[in-house]
Amino acid sequence: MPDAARSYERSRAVMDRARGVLPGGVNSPARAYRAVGGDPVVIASGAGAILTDVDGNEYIDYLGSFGPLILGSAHPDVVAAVQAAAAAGTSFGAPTEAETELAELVVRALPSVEMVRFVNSGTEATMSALRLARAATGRDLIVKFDGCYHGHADGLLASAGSGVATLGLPDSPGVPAAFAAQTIVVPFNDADAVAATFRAHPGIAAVLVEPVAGNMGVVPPAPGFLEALRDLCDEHGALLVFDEVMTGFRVAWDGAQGRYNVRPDLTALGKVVGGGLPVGAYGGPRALLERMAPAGDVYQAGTLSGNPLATAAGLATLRALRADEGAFDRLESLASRLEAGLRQAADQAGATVAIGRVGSMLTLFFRDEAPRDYAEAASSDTARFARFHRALLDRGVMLPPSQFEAWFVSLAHDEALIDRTVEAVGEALEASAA
Ligand code: KE4
Repeated sequence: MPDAARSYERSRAVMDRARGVLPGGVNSPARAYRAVGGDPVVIASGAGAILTDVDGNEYIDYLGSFGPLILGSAHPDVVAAVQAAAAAGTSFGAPTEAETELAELVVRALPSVEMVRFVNSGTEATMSALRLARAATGRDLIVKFDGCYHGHADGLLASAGSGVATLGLPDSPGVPAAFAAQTIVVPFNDADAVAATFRAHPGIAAVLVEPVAGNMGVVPPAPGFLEALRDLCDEHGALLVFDEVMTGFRVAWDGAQGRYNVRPDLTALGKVVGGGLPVGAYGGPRALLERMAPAGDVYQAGTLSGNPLATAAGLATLRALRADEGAFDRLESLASRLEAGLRQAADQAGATVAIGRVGSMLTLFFRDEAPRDYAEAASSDTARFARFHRALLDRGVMLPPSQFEAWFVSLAHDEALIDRTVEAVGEALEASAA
């Protein structure tokens, strides 16, 4: 049952103050609850799979900071590593050994990556990877997929043009039409549309894809889709860029490229690789990465890139993950238990839902079938999701505040928390019915 004693007074008071000094009261729109309504819950702390808000309410956490927290919040190894790094100095503007250790770990994990450059966000990672792809090919055009999100670099805030294979249109004020026109947006899982785009446009530098879409909700690649992208890029001399900011070290130790056995030319990373601190990265064959200054002539830089604090969190996270031999089996077991429970709860509530899941990232869609692309995902009952999200908050379960986001299971979750979640979902499905 909803916890009648639950108060959100402090959250509301903090958000009133926040809206006075932060646009929308947040530092990233995804946190503002615009898609679900009401005031965001303001978090005071996290421990394992549990979040506590400023009113003292607890939640089972499936937001997971939008992906980084594969170990859960405040993992002791991560806390200790960050404390030690902080005590030795947080940043020097000079090389440190830790960034080389983290780079060596990433290179060993990802078969397509011989060299890597650290940056401070997923946005920087994809933006820099595309600059390198354009330099390497001497071409300008980028193909991306509708509903896939790669951060807020100008050229990637583009929506589909009037027809398939037409040049992109600005998706935000402030993005020059000329920038958006360098991006062609086609439907996810539609290899024929990509082939048509290559036929229509000779100057394509790269195809950029979330190998498992997570930003339209979780939508797996259709069988053969990633392989078709690889073949088309090879045929037309373009680079295949996997945006593994969400899937990297999430869907497998060797990412989606390992899980689906398709090698991209460049990989963008973020989230888990930083263990909750600001780390992004892009990597690939040495011959490509050595085009980057100062080894090469393609410029990209960052004051805090690879800084000791963030690399300490990333190293502690990846080392804990690698040391736990059963980690990905346990993540799969917990997430499949959750999926089965969600299906059973929906059946019992007579709710029409579909579930997209790859490993420990999943989405419950209020629609009859699991979507294959953004147009299908967008037809979900988002009003129902908004009521469902609020009903779960009142029952101590924290989902990402949008139908078009991934839920994340961490190694801090256990069967008891999953079962408690399923019970709350059953009640929330009843409470959120039209
Ligand atoms: P950041 O710049 O937010 O670190 O990463 C951008 C990015 C790139 N690629 C993928 C596949 C991503 O999912 C993201 C960021 N994800 C969103 C939510 N799914 C972050 C949440 C937010 O914007 O606050």
